[in-house]
Amino acid sequence: MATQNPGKPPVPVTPPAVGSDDSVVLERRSQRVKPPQMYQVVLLNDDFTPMEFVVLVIQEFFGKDRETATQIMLKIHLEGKGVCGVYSRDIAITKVDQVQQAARSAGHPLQCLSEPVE
Ligand code: TYC
Repeated sequence: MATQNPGKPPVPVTPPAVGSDDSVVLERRSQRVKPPQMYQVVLLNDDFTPMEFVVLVIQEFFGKDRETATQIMLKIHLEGKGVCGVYSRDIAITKVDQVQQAARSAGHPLQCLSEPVE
């Protein structure tokens, strides 16, 4: 049995609008798709969490090498906070959860939050 278009579903066609005088109007799409809002995951400084623990957290949950993780930790230590990564909303929420769980399990008060970029 021969088919006309094997393997491919039919392409849906939106009919152009036809005016009362039989003129045809092709409307430009009015809505453009925006890129998704991104979220930065931020660690806050405190006086009790050991520096080494923060470096390990940044390596483990944000995929940074030891040197980069150390630089980020020192920035947080000196400036009060620092961005560890930028993610879509669900991933950012998961990162915050993972860091908070690791900190609580180890008995440290380390704070982590996410905030929209821009
Ligand atoms: N300020 C901490 C100390 O001196 C180190 C630290 C760095 C804690 C970064 C939290 O997000 C943090 N032990």
